[in-house]
Amino acid sequence: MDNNINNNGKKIVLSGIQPSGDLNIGTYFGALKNWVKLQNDYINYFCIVDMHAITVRQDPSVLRRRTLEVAAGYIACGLDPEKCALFVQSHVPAHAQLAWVLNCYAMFGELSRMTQFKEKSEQHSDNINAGLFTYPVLQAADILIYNAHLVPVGADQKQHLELSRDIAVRFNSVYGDVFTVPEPYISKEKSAKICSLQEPAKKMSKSDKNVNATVLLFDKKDDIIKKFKRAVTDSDTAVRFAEGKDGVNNLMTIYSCATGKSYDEIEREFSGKGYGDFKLAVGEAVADALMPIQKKFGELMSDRTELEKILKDGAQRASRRADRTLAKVYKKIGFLQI
Ligand code: AQP
Repeated sequence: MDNNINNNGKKIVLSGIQPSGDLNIGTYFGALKNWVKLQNDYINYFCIVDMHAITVRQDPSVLRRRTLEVAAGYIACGLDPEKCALFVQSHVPAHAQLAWVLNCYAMFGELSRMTQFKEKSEQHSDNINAGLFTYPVLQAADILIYNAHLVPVGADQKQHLELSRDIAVRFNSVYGDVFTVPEPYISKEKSAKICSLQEPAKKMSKSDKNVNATVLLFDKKDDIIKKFKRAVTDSDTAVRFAEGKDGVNNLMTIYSCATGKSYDEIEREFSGKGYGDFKLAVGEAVADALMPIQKKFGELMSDRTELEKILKDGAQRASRRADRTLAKVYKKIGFLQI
């Protein structure tokens, strides 16, 4: 089923990142680098999901700064504002408006089963707010408001996408074909999950308090190398991808993302060499890969007016499509049209 008009036969892609911390190589290799490859083949909506970020307490001035930095990060990583709508979620009110409607079509039981809610409730036991609980409904609104066909998601977000699909199907079964039922976008290449350098069984997260666990997109070369030198490995000495070697596996994944080399090539390159040489090589490869991004980021951040113009334009383009979907939903559910 397709609820999109005037999209030249191209499918619609939607994704977003929370400005809940500084961008790191997890968000770059795991999300942004893949989004860049979609630009020519799809109609793309990429947002900075500030409304999701406030489910955890944020310092207002830091949130404002990070929102702009994530926007600059999107462009510095290669997203072209001419080819995709880049915008801030709160600048398109239809997301929140649709989320309220969808809250009435999402069940308490299904939201209670969301593993991210359980994890975040444990991490923020002093602030288990209703927004944290209904977070996946807002996410469903983000997707369904554009009638997105495809959502590039990491393994951690599959459960939320499944819920968006369930809500879309439930709504459509009452009101007819209103929403496109979204599919996960699975890239042809194996998508990378980048893990913490200090706890390699855990995903690298923007909000990790341990500075040595994450490599920020805008870390200096010396700091990047230092962080890799301190990365947790194991008592073996061989650089090889194997079960039980989470730390080395993670470093191999990062090196592979930074250089394009396969695991076999990496194993051959470091055969007979120790972890010290390997960690240094990973640090240098990552610093080299990030250098052009950092340069572009600096230029973008020095022209705030231009950045704001891009976000305003993106929000207008997004609103045009979003408002159309919202009007249809309001009509279907019986809100008075005047
Ligand atoms: N470490 C990662 N490896 C691979 N993909 C990742 N993503 C994030 N971290 C990694 C992918 O980036 C997209 C945006 O993520 P998000 O900002 O919505 O939030 P998140 O997944 O909750 O990221 P964080 O860094 O862990 O944020 P906090 O710490 O605030 O909760 C998603 O597609 C995600 O899969």
